[in-house]
Amino acid sequence: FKITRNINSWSPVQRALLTKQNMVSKDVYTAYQDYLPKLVDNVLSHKRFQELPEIIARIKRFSEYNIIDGKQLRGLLTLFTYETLNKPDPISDKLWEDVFKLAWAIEMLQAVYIVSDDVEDDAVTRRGKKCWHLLCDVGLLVINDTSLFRSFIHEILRQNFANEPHYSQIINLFNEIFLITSMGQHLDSMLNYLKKPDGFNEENYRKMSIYKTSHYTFRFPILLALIHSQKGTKDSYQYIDNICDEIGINLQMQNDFMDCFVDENSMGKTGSDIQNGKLTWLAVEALKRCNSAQRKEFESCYGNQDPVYVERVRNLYKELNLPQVYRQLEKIRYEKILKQINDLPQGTVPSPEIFLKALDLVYNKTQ
Ligand code: DMA
Ligand code: MG
Ligand code: MG
Ligand code: MG
Repeated sequence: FKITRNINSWSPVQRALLTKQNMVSKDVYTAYQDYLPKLVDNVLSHKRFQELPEIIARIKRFSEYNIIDGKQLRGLLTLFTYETLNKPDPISDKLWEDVFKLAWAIEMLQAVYIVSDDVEDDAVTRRGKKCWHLLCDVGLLVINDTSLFRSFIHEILRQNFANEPHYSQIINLFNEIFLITSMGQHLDSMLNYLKKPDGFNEENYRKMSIYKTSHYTFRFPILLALIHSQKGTKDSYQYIDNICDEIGINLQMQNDFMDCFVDENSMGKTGSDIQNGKLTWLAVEALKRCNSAQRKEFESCYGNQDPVYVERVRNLYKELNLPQVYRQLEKIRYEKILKQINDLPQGTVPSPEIFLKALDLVYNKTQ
């Protein structure tokens, strides 16, 4: 089927509501939220953990601290995709439980990455709380905590899915996503203005965003639901790759925009991209548009921790109209991806509805 939507007639509030309400039903949502402690407790009741109560406590605390307060976009997208793929068949409680396990495992992978990311980015707060590595009994133990938790994800999968015919597919996908995301995080760190100023271009930005964001945020939930429901066709993978790459870039652009232009309180974290010399959409766009005096200003201020310099970069971005440029480009990219989705052949698996949901998740959330 074809989707025709006139996004111009939607208010931002309408759009936000549409996205939130339509992910899964209220009952499924509640059951999903309630399931995390059950899942963690169950896996920890294995003899291997029971011998070490301090490890049980650490894993529970890590889960509580680093998973619950997130937007849970990736977990919810997994549930939504699974439900949509199975339409119109009803999904039993037992089947939902299996999907909850996978969806929480995705959120756990996200937790591993945000905890490490905050160390790499020298962040102070996340979701309105102190970053995990800054807690007094964490510090350098963050290295072992993320390693422990990554292995805990595999333990969840082993205990719950080892007898399933698609177990190796699930494990391979988790390993692939860990590999790709880590490659993306490496690119993020190397493509830093202080290390490699000539790397600030659109091509590198695209590549880095696809690796560090697109795969684990969009491709992963959709593919995992597809593998688990065993509904994929030979073309499914190509469609998922192409569309998810682009939606992920939208998300990273939005993340960069908000780092600079949305206040700390509504973000729950302190902006730090300018200070850290990060390769962001704003920086690439500024360098594309600036005159030689503005370029000098950028060169002399970018990557400096001093708030005065940070403000000068922010002012340069405003002078170059980047907030408006961002909103225009966001809309253009949205419409282009919408067309890409609409152009999918009839009967495509996953259905356009799934891609559309993913696309809507990141549209117009910055005002
Ligand atoms: C996020 O990049 C990517 C991963 C894999 C966590 P980022 O450092 O821009 O994220 P944030 O702005 O949330 O710190
Ligand atoms: Mg970060
Ligand atoms: Mg980062
Ligand atoms: Mg960011």
